[in-house]
Amino acid sequence: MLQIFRINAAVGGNIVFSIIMALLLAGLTACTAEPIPELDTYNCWTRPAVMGVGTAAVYFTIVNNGGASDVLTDVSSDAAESARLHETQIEMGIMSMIPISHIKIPAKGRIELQPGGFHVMLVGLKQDLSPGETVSVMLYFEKNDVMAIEAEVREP
Ligand SMILES: [Cu+2]
Repeated sequence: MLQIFRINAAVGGNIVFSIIMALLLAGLTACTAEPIPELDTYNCWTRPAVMGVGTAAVYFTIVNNGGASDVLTDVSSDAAESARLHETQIEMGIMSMIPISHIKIPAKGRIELQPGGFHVMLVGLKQDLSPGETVSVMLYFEKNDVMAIEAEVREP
């Protein structure tokens, strides 16, 4: 009887020790954890287009609720031969689009991809983009995992 009690006490002591260690480690992790980006996208859309036109611009908003910035470094889509990041610029009254290598998303900030500014350019459309349909676009980031967005095909 006494022996059983001793065994239980020993096991109990180990569990208490383990819990204390776990709490200490958890506390340590919480204190030293690096801030990370927490990204969310919404209002993803693109205009209706026919395959023959060849290109389409995809717009969306990225919100970063995290304490660290991130960088959108690449894009892709199964709906087109290629997809790249573009920025629309107006110089001497002439509107043009230039390829850009990345878009920075500040900590606790937001980036709008919208007509007249940043957008994802789909080049070589493989399909018509009809109203009500959606187009998948993959977003690749420096830190965050790859994100898939569904852009709704609609008029602005
Ligand atoms: Cu463009």
